[in-house]
Amino acid sequence: CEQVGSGDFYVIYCDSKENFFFHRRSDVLMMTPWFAPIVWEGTYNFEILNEQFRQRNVTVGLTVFAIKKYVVFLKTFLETAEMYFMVGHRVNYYIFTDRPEEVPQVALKEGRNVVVLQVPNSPRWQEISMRRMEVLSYFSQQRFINEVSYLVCVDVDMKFNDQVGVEILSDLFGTLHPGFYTAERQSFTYERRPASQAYVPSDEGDFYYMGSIFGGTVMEVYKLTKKCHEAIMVDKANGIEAIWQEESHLNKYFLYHKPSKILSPEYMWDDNLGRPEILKKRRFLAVRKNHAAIRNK
Ligand code: 2GW
Ligand code: MN
Repeated sequence: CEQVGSGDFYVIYCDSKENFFFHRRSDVLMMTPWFAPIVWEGTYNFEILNEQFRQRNVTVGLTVFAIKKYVVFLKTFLETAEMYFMVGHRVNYYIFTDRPEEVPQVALKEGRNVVVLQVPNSPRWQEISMRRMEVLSYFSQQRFINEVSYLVCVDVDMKFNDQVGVEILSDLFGTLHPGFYTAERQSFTYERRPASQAYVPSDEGDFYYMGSIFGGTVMEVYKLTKKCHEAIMVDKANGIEAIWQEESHLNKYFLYHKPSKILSPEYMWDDNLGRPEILKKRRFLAVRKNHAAIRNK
């Protein structure tokens, strides 16, 4: 680096390999055509981002639903989040459950809190998954808006396996589905029936996003979840349910409200998909589940 000028007024010019060309990759798409970064390891400077968010003293809400037997996922989820999620920042965990007494006690670091919020369970699993949109929109305006700057909304059958930090935060973010990040638009599993509110025409669609991790500012998450919930209700009144429930509605929403940041599949990986070279980190991993045992009542 070269310093030009001195005292109160100087400029440092850095154009060394490390400063300009290090945070770049040629093997992945780093930015969308609407200038939203796609977050891959090696494309950002963690120290700079961390400092920016520390200066703002940001609090992040991590929302998770653990209905019925899914409470068994909470212990690993919370323990690994304490190791890897937003380390050094303020975090509120919001746990929605019908079994508050079964929420495990996990030791929390300073500046981190667990909030247990009781919600009714639903007889159909599709309802449990879809109702998340309704509950999140309600709590966003009732509570989250007063308590946190950003929300990160995730599945509970997951564990953190590497750092997930402020590099993911943005007004509105979605995550590339690990099964479709190399796929062509034609193979994306959008809802293709025009009768559904989640319908995406075959010549539209940017990416296929996964329903298990999205977020943004509380206001943006409110707008997203409210819109998705309303679309789900219209579908219900019309006797139709989107092929991948709220994930289909999320994909429709992101088509017409483009996310300002997109997370690579590092943030939503499943080891059943192997370990491709492109994946330098596996930050958030699906936990293997015994479907028969966990999904009955
Ligand atoms: C029960 C029976 C069948 C399926 C789910 C459930 C169930 C889900 C449950 O009994 N209790 C419960 O709390 N859940 C919540 O819904 C929990 O937070 C869970 O992580 C989330 C989604 O269900 P999951 O993780 O079993 O489904 P996946 O991993 O196949 O999720 C994908 O597809 C879903 C919609 O079909 C969602 O879009 C989800 O975001 C996707 O990751
Ligand atoms: Mn899941």
